[in-house]
Amino acid sequence: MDQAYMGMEDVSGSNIKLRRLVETSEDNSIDDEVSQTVQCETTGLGLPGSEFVKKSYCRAAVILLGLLCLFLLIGLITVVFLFTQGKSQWEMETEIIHELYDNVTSERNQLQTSYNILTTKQDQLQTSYNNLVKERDQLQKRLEDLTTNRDDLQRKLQYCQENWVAFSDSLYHVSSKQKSWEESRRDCLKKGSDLMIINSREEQNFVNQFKKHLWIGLTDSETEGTWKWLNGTQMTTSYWNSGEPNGGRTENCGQIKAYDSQNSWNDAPCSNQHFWICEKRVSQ
Ligand code: 2F8
Ligand code: CA
Repeated sequence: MDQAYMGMEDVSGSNIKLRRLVETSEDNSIDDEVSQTVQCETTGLGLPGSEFVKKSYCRAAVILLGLLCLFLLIGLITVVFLFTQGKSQWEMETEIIHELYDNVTSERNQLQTSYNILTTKQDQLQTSYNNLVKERDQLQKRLEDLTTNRDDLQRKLQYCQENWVAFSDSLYHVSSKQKSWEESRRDCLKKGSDLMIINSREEQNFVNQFKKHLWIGLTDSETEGTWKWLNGTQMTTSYWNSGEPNGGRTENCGQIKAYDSQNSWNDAPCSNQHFWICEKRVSQ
């Protein structure tokens, strides 16, 4: 291109000026050339020899400008398209997110309601459970009491069948034979009982009803004059018949004798043969 200019005739000062311009811009870009071409056209300078070059140069500049505009337009359209696409995508996603948010909120509210209902039910169940536990414990206690009562009754029934008589918390058995005080006691022990111990006026009245001379569990064999029951307790309340005890060292065992009297006790020789009465406690 430079050589083409160099081979041309310098007809006017303008062409010389143009050639200088071209020479000084040996390595310049196409944009510079376009700039020069435009300058040429606007000034209206040039000779017929350089007209062709000038026109070609200007046409190339116009084409480049057109291409540039086209690229810019395509770029702009692409940007607008992408922006529009992006916007509608964003709107769609926003709408979906709103819907999701509404759904999640609704589900959360439903879950909250369910949770409240379940909490109420759980409280009710807890109360029911507590009541049932209380009731179960009461029933358990009642069952234990009833079992104890049943066992007592069964034992009483068994003893009744064996000629035992129930009174208060004890069973009593009156012998049909007569033995010494010691042998009588041995028989009671074999039956799981011992000679009768009298603890109250009621019991005293009860034993009188048999209207028999009966050995009871009272003795002063250990210490003369100190009467003790067979369970080891000291005799405190007594129901001696009038004038008794009177046997001293010869009469060391207690018996029911004057049964028609409220105070029916007598002290008698332990070796004497008498009927006897055994007592067995059924509770406590
Ligand atoms: O009840 C009075 C008296 O009766 C008898 O003696 C006569 C008794 N003796 C015997 O049973 C051996 C006395 O103990 C009693 O005090
Ligand atoms: Ca006596």
